[in-house]
Amino acid sequence: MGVVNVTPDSFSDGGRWFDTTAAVKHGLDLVAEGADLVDVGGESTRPGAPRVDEAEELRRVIPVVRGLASEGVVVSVDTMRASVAAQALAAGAALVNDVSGGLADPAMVPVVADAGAPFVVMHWRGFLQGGNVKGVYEDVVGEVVDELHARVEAVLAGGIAPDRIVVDPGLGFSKEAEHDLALLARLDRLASLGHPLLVAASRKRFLGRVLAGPQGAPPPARERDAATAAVSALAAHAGAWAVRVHEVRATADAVRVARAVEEARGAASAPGTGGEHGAEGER
Ligand code: PMM
Repeated sequence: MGVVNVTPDSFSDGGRWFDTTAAVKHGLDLVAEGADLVDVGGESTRPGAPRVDEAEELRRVIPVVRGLASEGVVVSVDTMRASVAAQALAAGAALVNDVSGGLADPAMVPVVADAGAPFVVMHWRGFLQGGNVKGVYEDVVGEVVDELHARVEAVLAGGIAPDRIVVDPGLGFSKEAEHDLALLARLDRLASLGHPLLVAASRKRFLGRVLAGPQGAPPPARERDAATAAVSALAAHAGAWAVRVHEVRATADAVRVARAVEEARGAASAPGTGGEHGAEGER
């Protein structure tokens, strides 16, 4: 999943694709680099970012969704607003990615249920105002799994079909670096929720912390793409359905390598396929 943020202020790529034509071109470039779908968003979810009003979000997002969908791109819309989701679906979006998992707007789940669209349910503890007070956990993996489970139940009760639900740990949302790393270490626990898993680590703060080391300064967001690709390989290896990234090429390669290793594992363990020696060469 390649990211097109049609925003002036996203922490990772703010301002670069703010104009419709540039945003559509960027989405097409991401597909050429190997993205299977493109996530279009018009509101920065940076902690403390002011909310964009509805008219402005629609103005940013809908033409880009329409432009990409008309070129045959599978588009996901990254929004917390039901009205934006509804108009994006009408403009050709195939999937709704709501970082609030339907909590920010009570009309979201009914809109997505009516459309029969896939819905990304991200782990979210609300808007952050003044400090990360919601990022306190005793057992981050257990709490995220339980809270996501509760959210999935609510979304199912709201009429979204089980096979339309994707879950996401929400890396960096009310989470410190140690929480993000703990979640990545236990993606199997998130996969055990029984829904496809989306992992969105791209350029996030925890990668800056890892790269900085104990004393150093974190590199800027745009210098975190190799680290992002490493996470993509790990996530693919753990069975993630998708990884959401700003720079697609390295991640597409990482995912291909992870898949090839997985296939080699299958071939190596299948009965009667004894590698280069064939069945007779078993030792
Ligand atoms: N993170 C961001 C935006 N959208 N969507 C999902 N499903 N999961 C995420 O973790 C997520 C998201 C923030 O990153 P950006 O502003 O760099 O795109």
